[in-house]
Amino acid sequence: MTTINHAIRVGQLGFQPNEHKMAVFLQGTEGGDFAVEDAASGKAVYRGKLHGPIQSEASGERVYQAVFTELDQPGEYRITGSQGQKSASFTISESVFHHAHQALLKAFYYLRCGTDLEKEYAEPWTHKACHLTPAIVYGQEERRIDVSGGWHDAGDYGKYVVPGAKAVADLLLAYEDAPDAFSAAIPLPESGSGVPDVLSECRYELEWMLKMQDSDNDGVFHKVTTLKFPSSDCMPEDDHADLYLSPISAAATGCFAGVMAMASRLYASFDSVFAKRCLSAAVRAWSWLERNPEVPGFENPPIIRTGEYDDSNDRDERFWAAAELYRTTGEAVYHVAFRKLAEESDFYMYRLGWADMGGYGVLAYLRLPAAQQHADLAGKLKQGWIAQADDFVKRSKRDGYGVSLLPSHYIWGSNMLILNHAMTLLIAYQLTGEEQYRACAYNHWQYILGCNPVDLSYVTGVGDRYVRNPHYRPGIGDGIAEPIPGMVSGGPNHGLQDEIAEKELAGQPPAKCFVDHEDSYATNEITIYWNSPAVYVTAQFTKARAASLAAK
Ligand code: G3I
Ligand code: 9MR
Ligand code: ZN
Repeated sequence: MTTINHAIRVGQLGFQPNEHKMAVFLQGTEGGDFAVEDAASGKAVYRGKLHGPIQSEASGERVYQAVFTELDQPGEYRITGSQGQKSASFTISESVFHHAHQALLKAFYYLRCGTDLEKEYAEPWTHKACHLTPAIVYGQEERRIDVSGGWHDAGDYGKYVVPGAKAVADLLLAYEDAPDAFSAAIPLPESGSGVPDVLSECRYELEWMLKMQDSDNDGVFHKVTTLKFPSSDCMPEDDHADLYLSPISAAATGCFAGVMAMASRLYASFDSVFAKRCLSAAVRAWSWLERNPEVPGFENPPIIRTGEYDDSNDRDERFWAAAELYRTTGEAVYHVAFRKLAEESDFYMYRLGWADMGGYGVLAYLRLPAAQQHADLAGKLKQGWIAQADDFVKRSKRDGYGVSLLPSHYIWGSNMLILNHAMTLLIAYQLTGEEQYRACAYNHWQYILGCNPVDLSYVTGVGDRYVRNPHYRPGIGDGIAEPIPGMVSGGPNHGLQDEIAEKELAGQPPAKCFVDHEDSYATNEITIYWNSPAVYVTAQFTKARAASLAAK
């Protein structure tokens, strides 16, 4: 057995042959040597010089970078340093992320609400159908609505429209941009139906979301949850407290219109009846938005203490909705609305977060045929996207691990920022063909897989040292030691917003504020919208590249 010291950080799965390759040394000297050796024979196959030192502010470390992109022979390798350092082994292979990609998508199946998770698909992590009773409408207590189905949001069992829309949008974009990455069955109960599994999985959420639209006025309820969170080890089928629908919000209604109009396009060739239902629902949601131009942001009613997903600015959701409705229908009214919102631009236009959905609107607009675009606006939005990516590249160059987060960005769900930024960079690569964006995105993905200050893979079951104790009620309550695979942990959060984090992490630099403890919901929870951008990223990295980078 080789002893591995953890002075070399490298993504635990490895690399594809024709992609950017980097490892991070915690000890080194400027210009010091490193080598990549064949894991079986110990023979050096590549030699290079370290770059650095880089003072990595977010982690308080002084690090060196080893870049070995030219090594493009498939195999098993280790990296060694001149001071006797030796990394864990990793693989170079075209399909190195295939398993992770499948597992990240399968995670959504594990989050399904209202259905039995059976052994055939769930392996040991089965549970019975849950949350089937109709929900009470807050403020109209005599009213009950069936809102069964959909995905649990996260470690809790709430179902929230806004983050659900982000998750579905990422998965649909992942499919739109790399359909071939979704040709293998996950498998799911729907596999083999002729519809790609990713679309079947998203439909499970979309069918639930359709039930969240109020038939009285076409607005969309913000969320359905119990009044407070159940105990940490409560299994889904044992959570019998009353379900409540929180009031309609403009953020939920805008997201709903956006994601339904998007779905209408993507399902049209598989199920035209469903596609029409989605579009009609989107159009009706839009009319609610038109009738309600100024609405206060959502706040939890006083008796409801579950996740708030408060969003005081609904302009970005309206912008996204207008873009998708225009892309799907070609109708001028939506173009007019989109241009007006773009001009006012009183929101973040290029972000892909659950609170800031502007980026999805920009993407929908940029993908229109030129004849349907306003040329100046399209040009401006494309430049804006690229400027955002340039900023990420610039920041990444100053970071030891080559990622774009500043110390202040290590907040609740920082891994979502890492993955959203990777998406932004990959789309900038699609827009420009410039290699630097793709290489930078690759660093972000390797950060998630263990090339990071915590030295862990942030995806359960993926890699050889991964998070094992996420804040996830079924994982805590099921009594099975092995975590449910394929789930992305929230990641370092210098806000230390739970008792465990506060106790264990006080004084740590931001990028190290992480604890693999089941009670640390502020650093180690899982959610649908932390998994979804990861699926986008792996879908991009399952495509084989024609030309060798080294040859360029
Ligand atoms: O945006 C501010 C930033 O301006 C500020 O500098 C920084 C400093 O702390 O904070 C940033 O705000 C943080 C915000 O997330 C960013 O999105 C807040 O501190 C932080 O409290 C907030 O956390 C949210 C958390 O709920 C608590 O409300 C997470 O984003 C959100 O993902 C999380 O969502 C929960 C649901 O409520 C319930 N289900 C589980 C889910 C995941 O934990
Ligand atoms: O489990 C809850 C998690 O999903 C939320 O993200 C988090 C913040 O809202 O809250 C968790 O629930 C905790 C509650 O807020 C405080 N008591 C302990 C709960 C965890 O068991
Ligand atoms: Zn449920």
